[in-house]
Amino acid sequence: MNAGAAVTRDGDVAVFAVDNPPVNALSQPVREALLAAIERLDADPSVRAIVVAGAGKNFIAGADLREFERAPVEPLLPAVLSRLEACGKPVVAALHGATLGGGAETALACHYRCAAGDLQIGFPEVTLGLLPGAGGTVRLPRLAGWQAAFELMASGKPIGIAPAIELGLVDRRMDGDLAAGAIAWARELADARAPLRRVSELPMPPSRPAQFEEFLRMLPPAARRLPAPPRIVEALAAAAMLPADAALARARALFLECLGSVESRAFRHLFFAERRPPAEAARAREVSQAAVLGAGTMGAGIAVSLASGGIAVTLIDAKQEALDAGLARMRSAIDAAERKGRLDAEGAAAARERVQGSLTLAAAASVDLVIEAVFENLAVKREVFGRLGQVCRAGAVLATNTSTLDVDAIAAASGRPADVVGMHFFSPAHVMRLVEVVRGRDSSREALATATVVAKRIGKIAIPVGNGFGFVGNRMLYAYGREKELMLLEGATPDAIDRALVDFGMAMGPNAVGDLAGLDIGHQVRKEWKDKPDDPRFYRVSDMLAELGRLGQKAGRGFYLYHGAGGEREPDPEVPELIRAEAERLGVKQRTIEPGEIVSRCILALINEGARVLGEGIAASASDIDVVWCNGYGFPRHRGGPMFYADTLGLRDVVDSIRALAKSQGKRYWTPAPLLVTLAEEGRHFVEQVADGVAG
Ligand code: 3H9
Repeated sequence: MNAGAAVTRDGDVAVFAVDNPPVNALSQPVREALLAAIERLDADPSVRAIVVAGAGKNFIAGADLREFERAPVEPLLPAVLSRLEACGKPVVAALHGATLGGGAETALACHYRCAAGDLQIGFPEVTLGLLPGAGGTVRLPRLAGWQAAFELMASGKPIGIAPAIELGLVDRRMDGDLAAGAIAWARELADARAPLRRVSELPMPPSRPAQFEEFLRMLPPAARRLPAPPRIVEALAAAAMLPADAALARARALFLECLGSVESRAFRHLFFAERRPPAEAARAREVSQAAVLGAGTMGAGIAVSLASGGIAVTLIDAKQEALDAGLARMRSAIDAAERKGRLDAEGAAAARERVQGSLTLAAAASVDLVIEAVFENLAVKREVFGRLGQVCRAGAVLATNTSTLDVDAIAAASGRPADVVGMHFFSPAHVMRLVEVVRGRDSSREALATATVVAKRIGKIAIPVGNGFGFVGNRMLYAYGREKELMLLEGATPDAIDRALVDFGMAMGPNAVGDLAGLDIGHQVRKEWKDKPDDPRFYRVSDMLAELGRLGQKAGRGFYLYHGAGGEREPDPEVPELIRAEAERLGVKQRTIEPGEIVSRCILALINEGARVLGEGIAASASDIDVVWCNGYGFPRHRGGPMFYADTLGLRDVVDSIRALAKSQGKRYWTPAPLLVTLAEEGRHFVEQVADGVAG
């Protein structure tokens, strides 16, 4: 038998088990083994029924995504699954855990399906810019109907055992030993000469001609513009109109179109970039207890993440009122996670039990990890770290959640800088997955590994970054924001800027984001920023609005006006007037700015700063930058992140565009980063580029 699978026998029932860690992906040897096994077992008179199962913690997680970067090697999955379905003996799928994509399609090609209670079955292809290309579009509607098939494929969200049974994807729930249950059932089916239920031969449920037009309209507008979602609808329409074989061929052709698209490459790039194993995990110290300092929104969110991720946590704040509010915030976040199904009842109860509150820093004396989330002010943070250095036990890791301050200056105050790292969470910290793990000059490898492993353990994506103003994300944000602020002065309205960037794919426009965060926050940061560009236009509009008390959503007005309980947003005609007066005062001429210029200036600024961040070693790789921007700042995933996007534009063109902007806007902000120029000249890309390490 080939690697990746094994065939065993239980009397007259043969069991084919995929055994291809870590997730039983359908790599070429697995497909080859499955095809060979079916041919052999079908012809073997001593075999009366076959069970297809997965070894380890799941059935099959789908196609092997690594193979998608190379030319496909036969046997291809659609043909293997057609042969599986054609088998002349009952074939029972024994499902458990992740049964996704090609794994779900394998299940549908079997004649009967049973599953354990931990089943998660779904068609996540759309999240990779793909469609189910191995019979899913032909078989799923025959079992689950058109609406459910469309929703499962268009959302990519997996479902559990109960809805899977309700929709007819699974015939039987197996409690107890899944393999034994599946074998017994397969034998029963053979004994009873049960019909071979070939799903692609079942009658197709009736469909209305307008059905598929409606599905197209039901796609979210952003999804409609991507290659995969409309092709999913097209493949379903083909399944409705054509015989199964022809529909399968059409689905395969559409699948290949998606596979070659830039969007799918972008999604796949992020898939692997987000799963890079933590460096030096073996050096991590054990963490079972943590403390979070500061019971504000950030502190409470971090504490919820720790408690939900299995780490006992003490929330510490010197003020009773603040502590009570923080603990209440934590309770309601855990309740919400339970309501939304992110935590089950047991998990939510355990998370609540892991939480304590304290009014004194002494409560941090025996913990393994402290995360500080107090007011963003260097003097305040240094004072706190001075005390932590004395109170905490030797070996405890002391992390600061600063977003812009100098981690070395904070670390120095502790008297034990080797134990100090940055852990920069994003708000709301219990929802956002990104954490920048900041390496200070003296941070020990053990402290860094501990922070990284803890972040991963609590479900976050930890990205290592060097210590420099704004680290990776916020430093690049300042370049992006600088351009939008300049364009505000030059005459673009807040709404026009936001619309252009949302049309590009950003989750929110930068002015709406500013209002949401509170314009006082950035204003405060810029007051403390030693090396702020000496330019009266720099962030002048945001600062002016903050000075006028237009702090954003919380004040009912900022860049926009906000109404009612839901905080409905509308453009405020007063704002362009205020900006016009300020532009005049600063001698900035106003003009009409087209959406193309808005996007181009903001995104090129982002790319150029990303290239600097990479060249200086503040980020370890272009992929890390992409992960930061797609997970922390709403950069469109289908564009793969700013650096991947730059590669798709072509780095020579990027350099030319920056040089053209230098001519129209001046060289001050528009000198191409040295790394960008080098890569462009050498005809290379960012995403191959991995620096030797992260600079301290
Ligand atoms: C498809 O099936 C198309 C079909 O229609 C067929 C058409 C012909 N391939 O996520 P984790 C690796 S499209 C290769 O950290 P978890 C991953 O890189 C596919 N490798 O674990 C990581 O590697 P490493 C549709 C894969 O427990 C390791 O496994 N299927 C694949 O948090 C652990 O991953 C999907 O989209 C793969 N398919 O979550 C499912 N999947 O150890 C994608 C994972 O080197 N996978 N790896 O760091 C998942 O959603 C999650 O991995 C899963 C486990 C839920 C299974």
